[in-house]
Order: sequence, then structure tokens, then C-alpha cells
Amino acid sequence: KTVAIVGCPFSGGQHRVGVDEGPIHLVNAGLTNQLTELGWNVQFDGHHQFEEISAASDPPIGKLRNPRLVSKVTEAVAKTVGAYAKKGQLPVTLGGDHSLALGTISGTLSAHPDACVFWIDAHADINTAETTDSGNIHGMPVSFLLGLGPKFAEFAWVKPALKTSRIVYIGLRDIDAGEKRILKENNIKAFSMHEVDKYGIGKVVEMALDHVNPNRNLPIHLSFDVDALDPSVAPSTGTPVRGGLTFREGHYICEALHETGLLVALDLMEVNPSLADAASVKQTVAVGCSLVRAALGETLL
Ligand code: DIR
Ligand code: MN
Ligand code: MN
Ligand code: MN
Repeated sequence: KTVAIVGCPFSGGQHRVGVDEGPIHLVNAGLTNQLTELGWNVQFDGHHQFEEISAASDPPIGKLRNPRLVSKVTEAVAKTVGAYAKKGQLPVTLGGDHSLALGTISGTLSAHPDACVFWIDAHADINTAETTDSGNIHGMPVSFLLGLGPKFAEFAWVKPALKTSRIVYIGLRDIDAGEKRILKENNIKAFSMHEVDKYGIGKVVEMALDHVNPNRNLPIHLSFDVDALDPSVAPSTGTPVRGGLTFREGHYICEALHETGLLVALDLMEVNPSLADAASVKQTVAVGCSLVRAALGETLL
């Protein structure tokens, strides 16, 4: 069993500098060795080197900011992740901002067309180019993957390969009005923090699996935005929102999905080491590594 680390130092899907340093910090914290110790062959050939497109040559298209850059980068990520997945390796993509999931999930679906997606986040990242207030594409990857909203020639490579019935959210608590409407209109299953409080994380993960993977036979892509965790647990991230998942709730999700034996890809996104004091950065990076280990089989006993 081989895990392929895809380090993606990329921040073009949002406006805060520093999130591109996330993958470097995660690897420097010893993530690859930690996975080797769990019994994985770890393949890591250095962080992704992305084509550069200057801001001057990448003006907004409608409300979309850095559209050409995000498209190019995520297309490259899709190819990389897809190639690893087709070889039967498990790609672990380290972000970088969550627009990267446009690439990772496209890559996963190219290899496993029937895969389902667990999107763990404070945010739904399902704005369209019409509903977005910020213009930041990290708030939109899900709508692109589902084929919702206006289409753009610059994103012609994106196939609307994800079905609304094959994605489930856990941890939501900061959803824009337009996103709420999209979630409702498309009957997309979402467990907000309210449901986590009401049912407990064990029941929520079970209900989420029952929805997207009723026969427990479909491959699973786990896309984990570290801001799903409470800011007291993961402070170094671009858009922290109070009232998030505890350390254990976040880890439980990863452990439970590992236990299914169906995990085929993992994203760990939005670690931004430039956004807090040194101790908070260290804490956030450590939690990020620990979530990845949990998803790849680390157990408490
Ligand atoms: C907001 C914030 N919904 C947006 N999204 C964030 O910009 O579309 N996503 N922070 O991670
Ligand atoms: Mn996100
Ligand atoms: Mn984000
Ligand atoms: Mn988020």
C-alpha cells in the first residue's frame, strides 16, 4: 500500500497570503515519516511547482478572481491525483486553499467514477460565479464539480462528474444565503454543527455514510478543510469560525472513514502558517498531521 503526497503550495483561490506555506510546514513537521511508521510506502517527490500567471494577465472573469491561475493549477492537480489513483496509490493532497479540491476530486473521479465525497468544513464552498460575494474560488469548487452555475471557457476542462447525491457535508456553520438555497434546491445532504451537537459525531458519520454510501461499497474521497475544527483546535487558517468540531470529532471522522476500508483519496486544506503566533501554527500543523494519520490508519489502541 502506497500513499502519494501531493504538496500544493497554492493560495490563488482566496486572498490571504501564507496558505501556500501549509504543505511545506506539514511535510517539515515529519508527516512522511509518520506515515511510513504506520506501514505505508510513502511517495513524495517534492512540492508541486505550478505554472505562474501574473495577476496583470489574469483579470477577473465576472466575479471570479484569479480564474486562469486557479484553472491551470487545479487542472494540473487533477492530472497528478488522477494518475496516482489510477495506479492504485492513495493521493494525499496538502493545501493550499480549498479551490485545489476542484483538482483533487476531478482526479479521483477520473479514476473512480462512482466515488463519493465527504466534505468536512465550516463552509459549504458551493457558491457559483453568480452567488459569490467574495469572488474567491475556494468558496466555489463544489458548484463547479456538480456543474451548477454559469460555465466558463477557462474552466472547460472541469467535468461535472459529481452527483448531488454523492457528496455529504459535516461541520458546516458559516453558509452564505445563496449557498443555503443551492443546498436546499439540490437536496444536498449536510450535517451542520447543529446535527453534530444533536446526534453526536458517531451517529452523524453513520448517517452520512448511509446517505452517500448505503451499501458501503463505493470509494470515498475525504476533503478536510482544517477550518472545520474549532479555532481553539486549529487556529492558523484563513477563515476561522467559532463553534467547530472538537479535536476528537475531527479525528473520529478520519478514523471512521479509514475503518470503512474504502478511502481512496484525502485532502488536507487551508492550513495557513502565517496567520497566528508560533505556538498556534505549531498546534495547527500538528493537528493537520494527526488528522492525516488518523485517516490512514492510526488508532488509539
Ligand atoms: C465564503 C467563505 N462563503 C466565500 N468561504 C470560505 O468566500 O464564498 N471557504 N471561507 O473556505
Ligand atoms: Mn473549504
Ligand atoms: Mn476555504
Ligand atoms: Mn472552510
